[in-house]
Amino acid sequence: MSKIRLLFASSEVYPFAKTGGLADVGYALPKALSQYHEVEVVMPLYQSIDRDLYNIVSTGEKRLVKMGAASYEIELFQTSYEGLLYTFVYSAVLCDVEFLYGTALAGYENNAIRFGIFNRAIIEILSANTYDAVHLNDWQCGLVPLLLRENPSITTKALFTIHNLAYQGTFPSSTLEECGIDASYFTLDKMEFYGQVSFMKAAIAYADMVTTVSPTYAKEILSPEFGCGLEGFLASHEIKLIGVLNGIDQDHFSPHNDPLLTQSYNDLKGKQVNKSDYLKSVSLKGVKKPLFLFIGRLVSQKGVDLLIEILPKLASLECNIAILGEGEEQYVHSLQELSHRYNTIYFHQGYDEKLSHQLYGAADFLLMPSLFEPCGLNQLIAFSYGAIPIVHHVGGLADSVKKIEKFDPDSPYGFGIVFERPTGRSFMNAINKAMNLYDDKLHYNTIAKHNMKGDFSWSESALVYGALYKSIIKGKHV
Ligand code: NHF
Repeated sequence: MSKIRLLFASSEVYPFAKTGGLADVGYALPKALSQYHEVEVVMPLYQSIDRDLYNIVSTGEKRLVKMGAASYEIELFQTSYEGLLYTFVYSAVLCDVEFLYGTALAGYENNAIRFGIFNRAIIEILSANTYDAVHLNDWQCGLVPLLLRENPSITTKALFTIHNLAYQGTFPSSTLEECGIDASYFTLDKMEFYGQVSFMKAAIAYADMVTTVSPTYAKEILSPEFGCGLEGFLASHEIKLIGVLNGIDQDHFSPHNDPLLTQSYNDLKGKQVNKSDYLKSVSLKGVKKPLFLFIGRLVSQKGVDLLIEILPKLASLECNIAILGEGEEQYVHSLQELSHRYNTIYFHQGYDEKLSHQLYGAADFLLMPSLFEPCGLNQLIAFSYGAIPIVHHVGGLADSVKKIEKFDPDSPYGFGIVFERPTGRSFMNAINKAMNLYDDKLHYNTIAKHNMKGDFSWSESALVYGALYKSIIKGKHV
């Protein structure tokens, strides 16, 4: 078999809708796969998506999706974007809400029904077409493998990717009825999870193959420390679990050609222009001092407690600090307070794609003290933009960031400062190393330039996914 016909399903895809790294994967992986296979993408048509901007039009196909006692009308829309066909599922319940999943405090109460509708719509699309495989992402697509089992006339094979096991889609037991799922699935070896139903479990139980976004995370989630209560269940499905490292789209994240930067650059001199422009824009002084950057969701996973703990010490060093993120209120408050207290800390609250590019362009170091990190994409973006990452040795960070102490100019890997334990002291030691490295300009420049030339794209991992689809189509596990 040469070309596979693949449907790639995700609850968020850049540039249409994005809350995190999943959207970047949803954009970049199908694009990389489409070099070898016939790939189409399906996602919800949230009300926030600009239909005119992306020329998203109705296909005229309307259907009633029956779930439990209720029926929901769905309408399919399509557009072609950068050469790929995107199908959008519109249903008022699923799409006409302010946010994708809810607020930082809580998900929407009817999320099970909303994504149940999305999953049923995917089944409709699969039954009306002949796809060889469907690639499902995170719990929002988790019912599809189970529904495929219930619809044996559809021969499409299912690969399910766990992007973050901390988000499992667990709902009250009444969800089964509301989503039209037989009560026989409410057992420990199927969907039951501490008296609730878990979309993630349904996917792990019934997908033909389960991947996660880095090899180290694939091992970590088999342990109680990282398994979020599913370690035993995952272990019983270990034969079909494999870690494939994420990549980034290096055309999109390219300082050589980035319309969002104040000035594109190929070398560190050009980067200095972006740094000085950014510092001026926020009235920070000291272009010669290192600029540390943190970008991410303000949640415990990202190590925000560690960041807040060390910020006063970091602010006492000869450096500047920029933070961009949105998330839990207590973190927002602390960061606001710290940025008022120290005039070298600048906190941008919110999610801002343009500013994030400018910050990668400006920064000398990227801080990633994550407590756990399935893959992480920011460190790969930082490599491309010549900002050296400082990372906790965990998950995909352990797989993608090699220690500067082992720097090898011939290595294909990116190098950064790696700390072993998620403690303030260990993190601060890493930052002190960064300060010393920055003083040794020659060494700093050698490493940053090496990283900028690296290949962190999807090219290799797309081939791995291609091989995995083929193996499940042939009925093999790995
Ligand atoms: O890179 C995309 C992203 C990961 O580590 C990241 C995460 C969510 O937590 O796969 O998904």
